Amino acid sequence: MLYPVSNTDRTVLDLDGTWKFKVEDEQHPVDVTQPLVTTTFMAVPASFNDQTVDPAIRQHDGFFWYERDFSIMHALQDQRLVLRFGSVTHEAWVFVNGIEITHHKGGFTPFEVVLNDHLIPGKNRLTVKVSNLLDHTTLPVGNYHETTDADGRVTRHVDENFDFFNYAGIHRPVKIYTTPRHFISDITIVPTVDFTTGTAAVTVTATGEGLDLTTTICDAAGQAVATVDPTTHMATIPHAHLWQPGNAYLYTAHVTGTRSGEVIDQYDEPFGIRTVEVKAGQFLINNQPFYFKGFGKHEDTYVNGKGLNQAYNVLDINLMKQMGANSFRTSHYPYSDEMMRLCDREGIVVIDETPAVGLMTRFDFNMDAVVQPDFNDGTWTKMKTEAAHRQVIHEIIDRDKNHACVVMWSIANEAANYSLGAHEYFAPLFQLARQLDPQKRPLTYVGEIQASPAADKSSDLVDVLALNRYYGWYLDTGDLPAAETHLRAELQAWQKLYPDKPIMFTEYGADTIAGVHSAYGEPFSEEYQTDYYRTYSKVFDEMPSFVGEQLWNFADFQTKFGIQRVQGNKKGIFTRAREPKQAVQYLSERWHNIPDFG
Ligand code: BDP
Repeated sequence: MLYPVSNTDRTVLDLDGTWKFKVEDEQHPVDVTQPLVTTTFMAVPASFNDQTVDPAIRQHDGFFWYERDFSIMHALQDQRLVLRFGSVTHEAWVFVNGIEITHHKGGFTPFEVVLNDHLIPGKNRLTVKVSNLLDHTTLPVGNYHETTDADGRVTRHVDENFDFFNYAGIHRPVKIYTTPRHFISDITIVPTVDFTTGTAAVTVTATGEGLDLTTTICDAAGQAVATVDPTTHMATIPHAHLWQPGNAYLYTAHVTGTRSGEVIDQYDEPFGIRTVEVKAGQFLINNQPFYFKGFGKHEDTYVNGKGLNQAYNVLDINLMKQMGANSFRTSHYPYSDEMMRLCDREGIVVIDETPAVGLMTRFDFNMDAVVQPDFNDGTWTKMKTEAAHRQVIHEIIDRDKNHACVVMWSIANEAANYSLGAHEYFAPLFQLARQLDPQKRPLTYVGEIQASPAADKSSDLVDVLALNRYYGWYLDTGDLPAAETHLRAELQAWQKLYPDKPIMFTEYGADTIAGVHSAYGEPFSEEYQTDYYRTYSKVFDEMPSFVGEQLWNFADFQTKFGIQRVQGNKKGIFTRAREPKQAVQYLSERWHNIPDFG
């Protein structure tokens, strides 16, 4: 799927702004054939939840309506007009002039529909029905129940099976983009590099409707440096500039579509030349062993919630670079197109994660139970997420396949990998991702503490062992010497089990209230968070095939209510407003002293 762009053959109309909004009253359903009757408005793109002062709207589980009008100028009406949503969380039914024209389920990936046959002259009415409901068939996973009162009124309730607030709404930009009637429909780019000569071979496969396609590769200054051979789809670039972490260099594949010699459509796809490979316990980028330094993040900001917030995205990357970090994971769902494009330009390395979070039915740290070889908590019969999982793997790879910043896919976060059935569930998904990714990037899933070396049933599938561990927080609370011992023992066990698999940490952290200090280094203080990270660093530095540290979390973030959550999760090393806690200083010093390549 190509990102909407403007050029001499295409244009983009922006439908962001303030839309009409209404919470569905199921006793009095909305008549979509008529304009939406409401006095409430919501900004798009953004979550609706923190724009309202009405707790009943903020907390409502169910259906919501958004509406706005739009018109298409005459000059564009003979173009192909495509309506595109960057994401609607979690499910959307789209109507134009009261007629449903598309439906999409899955809250973190784009979808689009051709509008031409649905338009009327003059003003058109665009209505979107949104659901924020989650259950055991969706990703992320929610625990769903409903009650019906004596009058037949249904109350729906979603209990998130994950640790972030269930923000919803039209989260990413809404655009109408034009293409000519004959158009370039997709571009797939696969770079390879001969490291002895420095020559890159780039395969560019463009597809189009009714066009003859040619592709030129341009360097960062816009100069043509190679032409793609129409039969082999290959271009050769001697002395190629590599896309490097922290030192991005982007080429452009300039695709031109002609008919009888006349140029009809054009598209510029930016791309980086870099290779990624896992070999002998190392994670190689451009044939050199890379060390991940960075974060698990969230798309989460004040007021916008999970809505696109480009200023925060820019700030977050600047803060990362200032700390000497080089990477993050899109925990726990695919992030916006805009963030991925920014990471390409900034040289930030990304582990791209699906929204598969909450695939577990218990969480009690009973480590003895899970190590039984026949342990089965029923997760894999209870979860009916396979279809959603397959769909999102298709969508995330289709959207992000050309991004230089993406070096690995994470198929899931903290699933019940210790329960019988895990291997059978995951093996076909790994196979699907391997088959779909044209760049054949490494794959992982992120495993939680119960999925120890003794309990895990599917870690043979991953290329990199990505671990989330909370010794010193949920276990060994406040006892860093014990945490150190347990952490070391576990890492040694993994190393022994898989001597050739790189190991990295994708989560470790301690809730820390900014401004709380303790002369005794007690939990929740800024001192404890710093000491916690020092302890982990010490053990990481002892491990031979350890390829990176991504802590939890970049910033404090909103969650559902809970006795362990005071206005959200406080494991950020920055506050939600991006003010640094004490650990930032320690980690900055550490990371500036660890080279990206070692
Ligand atoms: C892990 C989850 C993450 C949580 C974190 C925590 O992957 O989403 O926020 O723990 O408890 O289990 O802080």
